[in-house]
Amino acid sequence: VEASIPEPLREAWRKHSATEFNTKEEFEKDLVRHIETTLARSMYNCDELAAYSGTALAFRDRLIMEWNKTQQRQTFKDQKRVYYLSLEFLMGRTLDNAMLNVGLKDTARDGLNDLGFRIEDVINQEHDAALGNGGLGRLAACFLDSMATLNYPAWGYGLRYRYGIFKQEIVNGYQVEVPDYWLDNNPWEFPRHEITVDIQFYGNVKKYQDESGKIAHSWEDGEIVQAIAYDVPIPGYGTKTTNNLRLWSSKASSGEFDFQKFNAGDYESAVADQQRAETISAVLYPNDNLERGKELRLKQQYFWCAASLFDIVRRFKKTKRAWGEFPDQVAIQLNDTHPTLAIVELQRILIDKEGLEWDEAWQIVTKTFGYTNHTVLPEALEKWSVPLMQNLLPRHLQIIYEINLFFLQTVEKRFPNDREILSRVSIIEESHPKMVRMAYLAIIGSHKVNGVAELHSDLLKTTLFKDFVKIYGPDRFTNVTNGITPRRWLHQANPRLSALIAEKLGSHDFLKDLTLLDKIEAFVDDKAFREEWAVIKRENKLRLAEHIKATTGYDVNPNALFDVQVKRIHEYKRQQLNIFGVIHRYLSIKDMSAEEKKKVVPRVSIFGGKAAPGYWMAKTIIHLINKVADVVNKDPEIGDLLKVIFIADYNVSKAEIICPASDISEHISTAGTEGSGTSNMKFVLNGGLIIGTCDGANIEITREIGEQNIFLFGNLAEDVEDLRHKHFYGDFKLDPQLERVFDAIKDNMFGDNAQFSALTSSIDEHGDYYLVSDDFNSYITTHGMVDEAFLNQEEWLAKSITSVARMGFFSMDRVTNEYADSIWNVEPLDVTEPTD
Ligand code: 73E
Repeated sequence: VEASIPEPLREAWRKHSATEFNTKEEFEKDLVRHIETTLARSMYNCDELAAYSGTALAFRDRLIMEWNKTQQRQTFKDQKRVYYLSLEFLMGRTLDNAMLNVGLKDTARDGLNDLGFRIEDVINQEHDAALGNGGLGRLAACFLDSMATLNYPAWGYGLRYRYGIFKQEIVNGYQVEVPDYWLDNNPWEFPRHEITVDIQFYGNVKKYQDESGKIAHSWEDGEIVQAIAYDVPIPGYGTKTTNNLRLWSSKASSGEFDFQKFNAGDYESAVADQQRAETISAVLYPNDNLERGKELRLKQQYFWCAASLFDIVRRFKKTKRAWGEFPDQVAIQLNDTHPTLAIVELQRILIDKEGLEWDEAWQIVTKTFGYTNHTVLPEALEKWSVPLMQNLLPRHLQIIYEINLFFLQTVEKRFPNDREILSRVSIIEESHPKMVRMAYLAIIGSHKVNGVAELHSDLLKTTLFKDFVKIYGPDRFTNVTNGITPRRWLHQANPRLSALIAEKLGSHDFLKDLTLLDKIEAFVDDKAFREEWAVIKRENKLRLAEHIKATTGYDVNPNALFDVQVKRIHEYKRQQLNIFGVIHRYLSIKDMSAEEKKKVVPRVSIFGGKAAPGYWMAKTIIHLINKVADVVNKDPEIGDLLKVIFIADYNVSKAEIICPASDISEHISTAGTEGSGTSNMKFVLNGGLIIGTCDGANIEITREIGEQNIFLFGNLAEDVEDLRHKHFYGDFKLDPQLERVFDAIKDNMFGDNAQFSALTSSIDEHGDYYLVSDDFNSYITTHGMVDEAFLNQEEWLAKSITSVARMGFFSMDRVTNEYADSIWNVEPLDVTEPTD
């Protein structure tokens, strides 16, 4: 390869290729140069923001040098690559992570100090990259971190939304959404204006005979929108591998507005075309676990799938391999059904553009794709109306019908006497209008389907996808329990705990092999170790208390038990159960004598999370939490015994402050509804205990850490259906303790009760679908046990240390290796070996 480069160019490169800073002096030099030239500032206006940008640019230089080498090396070696397709990447901040990954945070701290800055203040200048809603988007971000750290040749593909998830403000107790424009001076992306793909929409399909007389199809007319690539370098921890996240941005295909129209005085329509194109990548849909079937969402999905597939195919074609080798070179993972059109698009490219026969093409397609399901909630399962798809993607709809036909034919052969199975498993739902069931299409087009925790994967096999297990056998379905990256969620979020563990274990190797944590169990009875452990938790609680004071004005007692529930607000996650529990506690304390009050364990109940803007019930829950906070926090009879806090705008960078500061956190979804949950893992890894239902990954956390170290309560998944059925047939009696809570609400204790009637009536009148009442008693009792346990601080500490020691299983590195072995069949690649 190098031989093809002219000698003078090679010579210039040898002499002048940029060098990476390594020492404090070199860092300072890069920092000052960037502030002066790239940012055009001087020492007279070098504020914290300039210091942030300069530092980010200095580290970006390093990342991009490693990125270049990694890409060269991966291209040269031409091993199988994995492509992770996700509509969401919830990255959070990058600078701190980049500094830790390249191992130069201390150097940067010293350098910044020399210039008069504190590194924490500099880090805090960064805007979160919030291109995701919740767990699904954060999982994608953790994947990128692990794939780079483990040296897998891997790319992420997503959309470059101009607006990420909205910022949440609380005004008079209500959620207000504010747009999150995040792209101004974002140093972490590289526009690739030369990498563009034309994407087609609408139009119609023509049948014709090709030269060989075969019937062929072409998709004609319609509208073209241009996709432009933006690349984000993804460094691994303690490795040179720097992978790529490619995000697509949409633009009118001419690149400009129409001058003909403009000249003719039709300014509005000239600009409208341009705006319509740019709208595709404008906004992230703010719904978590909900699909609403909007045309723009389908446009986003196809735009992103088509651009990514074109890019992947283009890269493959450069290697001049035979098409049959495609699945040996390419693994594509579908993060939920959102990218399912990629299956259809690859089939279309192979048959319509490359002229392969249907069967050969379909073989290639199914060997290439893997599909991860994240949820069993019916309202989250994607279905697209056939008329909508007919209009927007006419050729794709034909191909879907064809896929379905061949599939149903094989099913019919296998089950000749079962007429019903055909309509049950058909990709097309025979409703009005007809609907395309995307999960079924994803299963049929993939060679592996996985759930994200054991219970969840079992439920998929026994309920949602039961017929497909019959058809394909159990081997197509597997489980890979989720994990989290210990780099961000321990080392970065909790530097002191990470340092203490490293001191005891002799190195930071546990950050690369989290199972090494088990060695700290030996120190569980070590008094000095316990004390340090306790001091660190206290410091982390103080840090959170400061944040609470600064953002809400409330003082909270750092000795109180910090009880945290932070996640998207959703009825199935049951923040309403938590706030009803808080009200119950409040009423109980108010009933106590002065003597009794002395025995109460002081608590701070902390909530955080966004509600989808159109999810009225979730917004009502936020409102109730804030109204309860108003009353409880100002009640002189209560004092420090109970405080209720709603932290506005919960996001990744806030999670980094909150997770290390919990004593207990709540993961209390109705059994069988939470796919996995990942914040449960973050809290335990940071030494917090958890209270939870037998749901999602809570069950495996229990298996790993031991049931004496977790507070489980509530009905089991296997009993949920029966309970709902009973409620439906009128066999429902509100739990008496919950009734007391409802009476208080109905007595206007927290303001006009009309505001909350939809919430209470969903339980006491409309069937209590999420079993709040059924679980209430068990929940309250278990919280009593939490109080009791917290009184014995020594034992509490032992539980905390033991739990952390046993969390090795939940490393994202274990998850990534499992996908690599059992789904992708890809090998790591050492990027430091020479390329010739
Ligand atoms: O349990 C979580 C899981 O931990 C699940 O609810 C979440 O994915 C996490 C990671 O596996 C999830 N998000 C969505 N579905 N499941 C979703 C659906 C539609 C739009 C946006 C997000």
